[in-house]
Amino acid sequence: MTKPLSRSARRIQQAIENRGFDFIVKELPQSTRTANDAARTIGCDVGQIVKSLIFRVEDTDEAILALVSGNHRVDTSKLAAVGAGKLARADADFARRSTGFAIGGIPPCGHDQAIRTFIDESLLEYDRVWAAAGTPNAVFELDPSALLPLTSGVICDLRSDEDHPPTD
Ligand code: 5CA
Repeated sequence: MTKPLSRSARRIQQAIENRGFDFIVKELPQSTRTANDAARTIGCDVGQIVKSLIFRVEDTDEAILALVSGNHRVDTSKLAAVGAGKLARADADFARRSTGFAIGGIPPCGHDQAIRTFIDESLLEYDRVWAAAGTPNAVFELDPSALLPLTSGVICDLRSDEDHPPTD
């Protein structure tokens, strides 16, 4: 028998269904807290992990969400250009307050408030990707083209051209 989902993971399952999708949230026995953890636990390429990164617009304190492949870093100047001016990286407290979820489990949808969302185009190169679902053990698998209707986000080029791989 499958164990019932935790409250946070259930919220994401519900948010997925509310958007008309049938992706299944799974809570795994090992950590999916970082992109590397998730890739190891799932057994996929780290590039297939969707990182959900919160940034703060400095002037307005608005939270914005960048979705990027586990293979890449976000170029904040690109995000600022398509987004909302000067950006700061959110700290853990700001990320939790604006989404309702802790870092390591921040999902692409189902937040406490509507958050403007920017999706890096390189995620669309994969057939299947996995995203966090509210806890550091919860993920769901999806076709990356569904990220657009799931989040009401926009697709853009966000990836940093740095050639060294991200460490998380
Ligand atoms: N569960 C996985 C994906 S399935 C996940 O949430 N990955 S993540 O990349 O979206 O979230 C972890 C990210 O949070 C790390 O890449 C790191 O950049 C960021 N992070 C970790 N600790 C902090 C912190 N204290 N403040 C701000 N950001 C942090």
